[in-house]
Amino acid sequence: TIRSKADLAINGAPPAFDEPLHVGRPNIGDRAAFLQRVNQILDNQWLTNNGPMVQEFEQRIADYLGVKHCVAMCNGTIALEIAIRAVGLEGEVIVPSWTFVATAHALYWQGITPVFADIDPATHNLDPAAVHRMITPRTSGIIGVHVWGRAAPIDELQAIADEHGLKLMFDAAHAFGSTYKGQTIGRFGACEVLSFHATKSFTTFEGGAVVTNNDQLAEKMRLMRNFGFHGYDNVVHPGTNGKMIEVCAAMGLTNLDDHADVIAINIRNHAAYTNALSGIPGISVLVYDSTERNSHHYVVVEVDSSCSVTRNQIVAALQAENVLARKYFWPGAHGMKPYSDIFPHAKLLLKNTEFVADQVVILPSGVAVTVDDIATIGAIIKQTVEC
Ligand code: T4K
Repeated sequence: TIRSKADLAINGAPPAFDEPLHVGRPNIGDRAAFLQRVNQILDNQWLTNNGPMVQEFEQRIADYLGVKHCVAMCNGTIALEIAIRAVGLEGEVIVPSWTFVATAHALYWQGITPVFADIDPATHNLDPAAVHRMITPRTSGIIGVHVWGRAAPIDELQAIADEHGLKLMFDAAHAFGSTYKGQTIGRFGACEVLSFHATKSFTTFEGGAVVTNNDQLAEKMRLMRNFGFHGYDNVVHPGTNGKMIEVCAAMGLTNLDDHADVIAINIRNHAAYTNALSGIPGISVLVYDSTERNSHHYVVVEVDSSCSVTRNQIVAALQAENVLARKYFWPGAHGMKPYSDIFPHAKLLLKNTEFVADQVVILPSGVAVTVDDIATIGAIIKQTVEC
């Protein structure tokens, strides 16, 4: 137990945790059910290429989200790349810098320039006024990101897109099961892109999907993810290999059955963190809107300038205790290559992104983290901050 500064590992005490606590520890559902599905795959001798598990998975996801089409892919980044091409983005596309670098890379990888717009520091999501300021004659679209599973300002972004004849799509990698004005994420913009990476609240090992209500777009993406094949020997579209494999779909089907339990644990953990960190000067937990659904997968703590120590000192203190807290998405995509070379002055336009990037810490959550663990993490932060 951590009762004083002398109990802290940064002051020479043994670490509070023997085993590391991870931000991205996977939530793994019913192992027996998963292994049964794997046996079925092996018995079927059908491992990939739009097999029965993938088809069942796509149907279950589409039903769960209340959207017409789910096109499952090998990961969220390839899903973004395929969606970007299918939607027809080109030239410049406005995105937040405050996102995982994959959002920007998916554009750049295809010869499109990601143009970074600033965020609202209260929500960490795109600021529509900032998006407006970044429009040029080369702009073809906007990719909004639902950061931490909280919906981007969808209506405002759609209004800007409509006014300027721009395409709009969403990176919903964090937002599986989230809502916007009571409607499940997945139906907005031209399409929305999900990630089912191991570190996400709902996982298929690696995996992703594009969801949309647009029949033609879905059809085009189905072709693109399978080299453009339409039946045997007949290639009707340029394409790549973006297919989800059967064993990933089996993991997804299994985890979908337990997703509600995972969310309940995340909500419990989020409340426990809020409680454990309340009253510590300069420390606050980002609050999710109580009227919307959110997986509460990310516990986002902000360390402001009134705190006696810096964000980096808190991260170092936690890591010394085997609590592998993260600084997602520091320093922001604009601070990473190649964007820091292309836009050397971006930080002047991205004041809120810079501000937020310097104060966030993401803490471990998910089924591997207990309420007792959270009390200990709270005590570590309290003693680190105490003068
Ligand atoms: N858009 C957004 C907004 C995203 O956040 C992401 C991905 C994407 C697009 C792209 O989707 P994908 O192509 O990835 O499907 C992790 C994830 O790899 C990445 O999926 C995620 N966002 C990002 C926010 O986080 P890293 O580089 O931080 O991962 P890593 O290896 O440091 O792992 C994080 C923690 O989780 C570590 O403490 C280790 C632990 N861990 C990790 C894995 C893989 C485990 O305990 N078990 C595991 O199996 O990027």
